[in-house]
Amino acid sequence: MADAAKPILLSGIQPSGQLCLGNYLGAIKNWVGLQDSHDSIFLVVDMHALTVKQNPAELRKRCLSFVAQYIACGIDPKKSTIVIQSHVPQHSELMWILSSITSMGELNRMTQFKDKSKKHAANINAGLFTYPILMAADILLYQADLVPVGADQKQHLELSRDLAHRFNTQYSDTFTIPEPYIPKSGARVMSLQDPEKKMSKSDENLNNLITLLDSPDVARKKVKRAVTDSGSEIKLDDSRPGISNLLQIYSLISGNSIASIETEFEGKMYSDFKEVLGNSIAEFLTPIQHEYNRVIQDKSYLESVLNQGAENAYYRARKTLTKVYRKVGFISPAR
Ligand code: ATP
Ligand code: LTN
Repeated sequence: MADAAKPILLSGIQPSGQLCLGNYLGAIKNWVGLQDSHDSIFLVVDMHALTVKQNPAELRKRCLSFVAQYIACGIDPKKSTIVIQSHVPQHSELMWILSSITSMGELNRMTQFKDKSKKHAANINAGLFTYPILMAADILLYQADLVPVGADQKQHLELSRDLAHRFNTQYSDTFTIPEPYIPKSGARVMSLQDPEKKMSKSDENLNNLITLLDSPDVARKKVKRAVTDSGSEIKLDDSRPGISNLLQIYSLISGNSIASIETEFEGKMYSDFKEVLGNSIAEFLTPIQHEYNRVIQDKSYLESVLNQGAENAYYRARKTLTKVYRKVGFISPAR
C-alpha cells in the first residue's frame, strides 16, 4: 500500500447527502484512474460534515455507505488506503497548529464559506469558517503531492499550499506542497433543474442531482425532467447551460467527444437525446449498484478495510505530527 516510489495522492468527500454524478465525474473517476500510479489515500471526511447539522444515526450509516460506494466505483482497498477522518486524531491536532498561522482575512475570502453561510443562515458556526484549515491538515498530514478535486475546491487547495509554504518558511522544510488535479471536463457538473449552479449532493431538491444509488428508472426520469433551454439544437453553447451540461455529462459517461455527439444528434430533438442519455446513465449506474449491494452487506469486509486504512493512516500521520510538534517547540511527553 504505502509505496515509497510512488507520488502520494490524497482526496476526500464529506458524508453529507448522497454521492452524486458531480462527485463521481469531478473527483472519484480520477481517483480510480490515478490509483495505480499513486500511493493513494481516500478519506470520508466525517469531521467536515459536522459543520452542517447532521442526524447522528444517519451520519454513521452514510459513512459506511460512502466507503462501500468508493469501492463499488473502483477504488481497490488492496491498492489504496480508505480512511474515515475521525479515526485518525492527528487531523484535528495538526489543524490546531495550522490555525495559528492562518489569518482571519484568508478565511474570510473563501467563497464556499460565503455560499454555505447563505444556505445555512441559522447555523453559521465557527467550524464552517475554519473548515479550510482542517482540509489543509488532511492534505499536509500525509505529505500529499497530488489532490484530485472538482473546480469548487481550487481556492481551498490554494490555501493548503500557502499554509504548507508558510510553515516551511517559518520553521524549516516540513510539508510537501500539494498540487491540485482538476479535470479539464467534469470539474463542474451543473444542477439538472438549475444549470447555473453546481450539482451538489446535499441539495434538498433531489431532481437537481442524480445520485449513484438512484434506480435506473429514477435516473431516466430525472434526465427527462432536466431543464433544457429554448431552442432545439443539441450543441455546446455557453448561452445554453442546460443542454451544454447534459452534453458534457453524456460525453464523460460515454467517452464520446462532444463533436461526435453533436454530429450524432444533428437534426434530432431534445427528447431523443435525453432518452439516449438517460439510458447511458442507467447503464453506467447498474454495475456500480450491483457491486455496492454486495459490498454493503459484507460488514466484516468493510470493517477490515477500515481497520487497515486507519492503521496505515495513523502510522503516517503520527510521523508528520511528531515532526511538526518538535519544530514548533513542543516537548515530547515523558514515557
Ligand atoms: P455538499 O453539497 O454536501 O457541500 P458537494 O456535492 O459539493 O457536497 P463535496 O463533499 O463538497 O461535495 O465534494 C466532494 C468532491 O466532489 C470534491 O472534490 C468536489 O470538488 C467534487 N464536486 C462536488 N460537486 C461537484 C460538481 N458539481 N462537479 C464536479 N465536481 C464536484
Ligand atoms: N473540502 C472538500 C472535502 C475535503 C477534501 C479534503 C478534498 C476535505 N478534506 C482533502 C480533498 C482533500 C470538499 O469537497 N468540500
